[in-house]
Amino acid sequence: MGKMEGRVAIVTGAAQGIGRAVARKLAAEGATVVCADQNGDGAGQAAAELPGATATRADVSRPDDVQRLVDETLTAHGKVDALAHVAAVVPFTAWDDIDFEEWRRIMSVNLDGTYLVNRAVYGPMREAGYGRIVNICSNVVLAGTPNLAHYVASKGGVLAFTRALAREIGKHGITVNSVAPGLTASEGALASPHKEAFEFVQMLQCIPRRGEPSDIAPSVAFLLSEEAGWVTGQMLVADAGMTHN
Ligand code: 4PL
Repeated sequence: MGKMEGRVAIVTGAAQGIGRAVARKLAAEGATVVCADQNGDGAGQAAAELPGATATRADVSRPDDVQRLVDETLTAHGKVDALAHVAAVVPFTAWDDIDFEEWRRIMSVNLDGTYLVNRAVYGPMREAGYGRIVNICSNVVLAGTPNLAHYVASKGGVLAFTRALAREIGKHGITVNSVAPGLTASEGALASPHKEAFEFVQMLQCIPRRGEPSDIAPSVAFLLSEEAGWVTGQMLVADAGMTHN
């Protein structure tokens, strides 16, 4: 019996990369998964391969989309036990080439999106007296990786917000943690200049191979399981030891 048997889980960013791997892992552990993505077709394809899963198109930076995501989840499945908030934009821009519009877009999707999705699942979780939330952070908050200053700032916000929220809602049976991957071979990373960094990053890791989305999903699944109930406000760094110093 899987550790997510009988649970309903929302996964944002589920069309590809780490989100898709998390959706697969949660389904393999028995969860009914709601695959959410701004790419509605991609969300549908992710859901189609998972028994009982449904899909919703949602841009996490839009309050109306996020509310509709949770409303549709409650209509289809009756509750929301778990949230894996994975959706984010991963840029590659030297810090002095970032214009204010790009800065705002990263903050809007990565940080505002985290607030909006966490806020939207809170109501039903509080009513149920149970919830598990994981927000995807990044080891860039420890490493200060270059060409990502706005992304690093947004993920620093995700880390700190996660801690603050954990403090406020633990009394309702809800845990809130983050998982911080290192560079991971998602479709997004492989289609960006970050693909050039895999060799260098591998030299910094304790385990010298390319990180895959399936390397991240088990850490998320653990924190979303009922048995992780004594762990909250934490950041679990899943980066092959790149930043352990
Ligand atoms: C180590 O989260 O963690 C590049 C791009 N290199 O997005 C990331 C590292 C990137 C990372 C990340």
